[in-house]
Parts: sequence; structure tokens; C-alpha cells
Amino acid sequence: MKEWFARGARIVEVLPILNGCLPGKGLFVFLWCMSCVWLGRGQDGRELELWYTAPATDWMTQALPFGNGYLGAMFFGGVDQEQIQFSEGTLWSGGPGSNAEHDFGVRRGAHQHLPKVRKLLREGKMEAADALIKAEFTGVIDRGERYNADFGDYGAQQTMADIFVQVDHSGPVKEYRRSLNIEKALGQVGYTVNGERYRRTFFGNYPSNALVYRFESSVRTNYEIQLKSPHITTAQTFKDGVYSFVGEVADNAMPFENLISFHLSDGELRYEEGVVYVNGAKDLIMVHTAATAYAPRFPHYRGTDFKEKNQRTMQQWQGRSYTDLYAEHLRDHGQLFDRVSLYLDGSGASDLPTNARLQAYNQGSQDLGLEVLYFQYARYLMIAGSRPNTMSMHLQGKWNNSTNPPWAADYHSNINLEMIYWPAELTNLSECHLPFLDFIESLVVPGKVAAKEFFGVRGWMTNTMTNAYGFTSTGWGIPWGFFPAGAAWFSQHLWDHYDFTQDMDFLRTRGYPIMREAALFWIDYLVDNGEGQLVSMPSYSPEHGGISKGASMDHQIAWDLLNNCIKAAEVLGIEDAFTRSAKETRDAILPPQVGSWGQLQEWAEDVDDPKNQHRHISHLFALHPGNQISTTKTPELAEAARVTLNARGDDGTGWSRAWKMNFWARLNNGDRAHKMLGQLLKPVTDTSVNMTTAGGTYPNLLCAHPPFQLDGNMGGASGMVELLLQSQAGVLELLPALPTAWPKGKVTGLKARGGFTVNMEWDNGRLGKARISGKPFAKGTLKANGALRPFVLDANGVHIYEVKP
Ligand code: FUC
Repeated sequence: MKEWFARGARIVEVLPILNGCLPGKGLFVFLWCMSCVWLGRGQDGRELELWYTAPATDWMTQALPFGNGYLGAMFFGGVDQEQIQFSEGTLWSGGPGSNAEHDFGVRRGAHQHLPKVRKLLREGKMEAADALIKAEFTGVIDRGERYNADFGDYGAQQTMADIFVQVDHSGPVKEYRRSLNIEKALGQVGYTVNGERYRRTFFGNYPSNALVYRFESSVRTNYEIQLKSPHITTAQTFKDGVYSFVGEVADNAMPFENLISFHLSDGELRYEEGVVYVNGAKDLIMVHTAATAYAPRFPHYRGTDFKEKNQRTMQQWQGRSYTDLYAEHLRDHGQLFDRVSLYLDGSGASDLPTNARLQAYNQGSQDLGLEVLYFQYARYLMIAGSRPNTMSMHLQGKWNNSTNPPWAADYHSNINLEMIYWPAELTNLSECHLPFLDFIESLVVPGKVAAKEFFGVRGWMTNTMTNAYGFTSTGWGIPWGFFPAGAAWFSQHLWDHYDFTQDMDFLRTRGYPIMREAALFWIDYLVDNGEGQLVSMPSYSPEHGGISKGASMDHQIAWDLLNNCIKAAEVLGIEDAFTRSAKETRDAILPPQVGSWGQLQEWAEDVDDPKNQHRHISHLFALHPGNQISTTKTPELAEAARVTLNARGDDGTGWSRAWKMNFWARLNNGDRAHKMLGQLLKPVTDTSVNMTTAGGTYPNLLCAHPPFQLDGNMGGASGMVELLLQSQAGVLELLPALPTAWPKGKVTGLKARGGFTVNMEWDNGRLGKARISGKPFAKGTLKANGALRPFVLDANGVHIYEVKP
């Protein structure tokens, strides 16, 4: 006890010895052994911790995130009032049910106008072609006051509710500390009032689908607990220590339910008109779950018996202790989180509160520990936000406190969603990739309807913005909304999942069929430019510039997809009319072009402006995350990419900085990439939308676009891996872009294509030792310290590479 309350105390593992069980039927107040034991950790434990000396007053920039995959929550740590805001991945407004005519944005028969658009483009009548697209190819949405969110029946991800806990105490607050330990996925708040000690603990348990909130005090304490939701309240009940809140989203009548079971060490529990009163408890535990009627199936997207699901979830808790739920959580989180460790030799400032630490780092004090924390925080967020059989993460992961969040907190395909999942395979969290892969699969059926109606082609597409209800149409504004390459880019994740895991069954039964359908779209959509090359016409480069006879990003994404289909077919032993046409199409696509000032062209037309510093650098897709351009295989194109990157500069929105970091890593420029990491870690507190140069990181280490978007956190982590290990060119490159700021270090558990796991140590900027593991006798080539070496794993599936001094 003493240890925990010491000034600037370190986080202490909470393992109370607890006899009580979570409630069985009829049991709502029970006592457990009062002698809780707090077990300290053997070491500092602060390296992987965010901590603060004051409560959060702002959700976006200060509150701390936790979650269990299904639910994302934020705690504030207010002294007199705790606020736990939460959302559930499947709760969306809009979509089917929001109006009788809802048709997923599809403009039926739009494809009839496509020949005319192409004719105008061929005649060089760009403006007329653009006007025709705007008139006939925009996705359809219904706006009006009856909708919760800005984009009408397109809908938006929804907050579910807040839980407010009033704590009855008064007097000066001392020794306040609010923290998030990402190694244990544990939030804590501690302080004293009048010499009495108070502590709160928060964690999200995935296997038991529970969020757990614990309030402890050295004196008997009264609490008032209330759930407040912006949605329609259908019913509130309290029975046998379990509170139920049933609600409904206003515009689409999507119902949902929250269950919170209450457990007290002592004192009394009472319920009156939506408020739960706890009187005189030293230890209060709330175990919380939620579910909605959503089901990820076109066209109705309903069908989950959410009340039954909640009952089943709660039955799993019965007869189990807090210790049990906590231990289960630790095991579950640890078996993912502990797969990767990163150590960078140098100074760290974990004794500074995280907000002050970020400021100090920005002012130039070296803090490699902050960089490691930032890297592992992305993995923490992925584990907390994306687990098998939960919804795919959206722009804000699983953390959304609004009914009308920025950009609907949806699934953007022209960089954001892909970036959010970049570190999944690289950082050994392949299972966390699955919700995105499931989501991709759910889009194929609606995406085929959209492809047929808009463009009269086979296959499936998605455009810039996609939601939980199969909206695969073009957006309701053009040019930003016109980006049919979303599906093809998503499909890269299917191939990567195979490439990293070597899961042949996945590739055969799920990955390849979806990739093939996405490829059919491009086989049909690309047209001859009159010189025997295939181009995307009409096209727009994402959110930048006007109509084009060939946006480079489309070409590069189509190339990547067709190339991956060909590789997949080879692995699966498939050779047929499709594979032949995939090869022919791939080889005829207009390759990346170098323009008049040595830049990589963003469009088939050489019109790039060297002064333009737009945040999207779409035409470098081929460098990253694609692999059509590399410093070794296509040095001239790599050089052109470098010219473009220099012109675009080092500022940008959060995700734009993160992407630039990845680009520089692929150009083997570790120092410039490291500079971009510094750019990403610029302290920001502004939450208003800024589309140009205000990106960085909030005090809670969430990425600031601004506003908050998770993509930058994830892109930053993937960029850090790209500095240490790259495998996209068929070779395991060890330390391909090591920054001089990281002269000595050690990493374990990174993943490479081919199903390899890599551990490495380096010193003086040179690799010392590497351990590559995988399937026994698997073969590969590694590149280290400038030399290529073939290797074969031994019978134990291991290869050790050691540089003799
Ligand atoms: C794309 C980007 C914006 C923002 C939005 C969510 O539209 O151009 O910068 O990230 O997605």
C-alpha cells in the first residue's frame, strides 16, 4: 500500500487476493477477503507507461484509451467525477432502415454515360468530362435533419454512452497520478484526500468481452453511478446487481443493450430512476458489456440477438473472481503484446509526465524511450481495438465520443484504413488484422453491385468512403469521392496476410477469390491510351488535382493487385484464362513516369507543380506500400520518388508525416525517416480540422491529423519497422535504413514475408547478430551489412547469422 502512494509512485501490479466471485443468480452484494495485497513489480515498469499528474479535461487530447476489441473506452480520472466514455464498433447511424429508398449510395445505370466521358477525354475536353462525371457519377445520399450525422443516411460511427461515477469526498487532493500501462493494458488513477487513499483501475478483457472498472479506497466511500447516452432510451432496469440500459439509434432504429454488473466489498447498493447508489464501499467493481443488433451482412445488416448475446457473455462471468478476469486479461494481452520487444540504447525520460516528455522531446532532448513507447503504443491500440470477430477499426480505431464524428469515423480507403493496419503483420499481430480482412470480405457483394451500376464492369469496388453498411459507391462529392481503387488497395492486405503467415488455406478459400474479383474490375476498367498502354480513364488522384486520363496511383494499385494475383495463383497452382488475362493486363499498364523536373508523375499528364505540398503523395504508392519501385530494381524511379518527396516537404497532417517516414525508409534514408518521426511527435493540442501542416501528437499520444486519427499512430509504428527490417523485395533486409540516432539496439519478434520471425542486435550502426526463425528448412535470402546471403533454416526452424568481430 505504502509503495503505491509514494510520491511519483510507480505503477503497481494489482493482484488483490480476492475470494469473492462475480454474481451468481440472486447474489448482488457480496463480501470478499478484505486484506487485499498489492504486489509490486521487480523493476521500474515505467518504460511502457503513459502518466500524468492531473485529470483529463479533454476527451480527444488527454483522456486515456483502453478497450477489449469490441468496445473502445476512454477514462478521464476526474477526482469528484470519473467519466468513462465508450463506443462499440458495430453501432452506426444511417444505412438500411434509415429511409425507405436507401440504396447504399448507388446511382443506378450511371455506366451508360461512361462512353461519353471517355470520348470527351480522348478529345481533350477535360472540363466537359469532369462536369459529366459530377452530374452522373456521384454517389447518392439523403440528407436531412432527421439524421444524427452530417452525411445523412450514409451515417456515422456512434458513441454509445458515458458512465459517470460521482465520488463522495471533499478536501484537497494530493499525490494525484493518472496512468496507462501498455504492457499490462491497465489504466489507473490514484490520489489521497484527507489522508485517505483512493485508487481506480480500468482494463478491457477480450476473452470475456468485459470492460472492468474498479474503485478502491482506504475508507468507506459513497458513489453515484449513471449511464448517459445520446441515443433513445428504450428501457432501464436493475435486477440482482445488474443494470441494463437498452437504447436505440434514432435514425435507423438500431437497438443495443449495455449490462453492468456491480460488486461491492461492503456497504449497500441501491437503484433509483437511472442512478445506481453505492453507500459505504471500500471496493467497488463494475463489469460491463454491450452489444447491438448489427450483423455484417448485406443488405439488411441486422440479425444479432443482442440481449441473448449479452446474457451469454454475463453467464461466462458467473462464478469467477475479479482476480480471474484480471489474470485472464493479462494472459490474453501479454501473449500478443510480448511477441515484440524493442530496445534502443540511449536516454529515456520516463520520469517526466508524458505531456511534459513530449514537449521536452520536441525541444531537442534525446528520448529514445519515447520513440519506443510510441511504437509499442500503436501495438497496444491495435490489441485493444481489433480482435477476431470484432468490427474493423475505423478512422479513430474504436474510440469515438460523438454521434457526428469527423469524417463519420468511417473507413477511408485512399490511405487511412490501410495505414491503420500496416503494422498488423509487421509487428506480429496477425490475428488483429482479421477484423479488417473480414470487413473486406463483407464489401464484395455490395461492391459488385456498385461496380456494375456505376461502370458496367465485372468485379467489385469501393471508393473513398466506406461504412459499416456496405456503401461502396462513389462519394457524394467529386473529385474527392471518386476512387474506385479502394477495393484493390484493400486487397493488398489479403495477399500480405498470406505472405507473412503462409496460411495457404486462407489464401485459397478467402484471399484469392476476393483478390480475383477485385482484379476483374481493373481488367475491365482500364482502357488503351491509343499507344497500346492501359490507363485508368477517367480517374482522379486522391483528393488532389482534377480529372485525368490516368492517375498514377490507380495504375500502381492495379499493377500491385494483378501482380499479387499472379503470385497467389502460382502458389495455388492455378493457371487459367483469368491468370493469363491478369498477366497481359499487368504488363500493359502504363508504368510510373518521370516528368519534366525529374519528379515521379502523379498523372499520365506531366503537370506536377514543384511548389505543391499537398498531403496526399498517392503516386508514390509503388514505393510504399507497393513494391513496383525500389532503390535496387528501379533506381531511376526511386530517384524520381526522392525528388517528389523533397518537393512535398516534411510537414503535413499526422498520417501524411507518417507515410513520408515509410517512404524515406524505403529509400534507405534512415535519418530523414527519423526526422519524420520527430515531425510526427510534434506536440499538438488543437482539435479543429486542419488539412495542411498541423499534424503531430496529442498529450495522450494519439495522433493529431488534427483532429484525432489513429492512422498516424499506426503509420509511425510501421515506419519504425521499415527502418529495421524490410522484406517486400523478396529478400530479408536487416537494418535497411538504420538512423544514426539509433546506433545500438535490439529487437525481437518482428515478422517478415515468407513467414519468418526476426530477432536482431546491432551496435555502432552495424548488425551484430540475427536470429531468423520459421518453418524447418524454409529458404530465403538475407541482406545484412551490405551483402546478400542465402540461408536455410535448420530442422528446428532457426538460422543464426552472426558477424564475427
Ligand atoms: C482523407 C484525407 C484527409 C483525412 C480524411 C479522413 O480524406 O485526405 O486528410 O485524413 O481522409
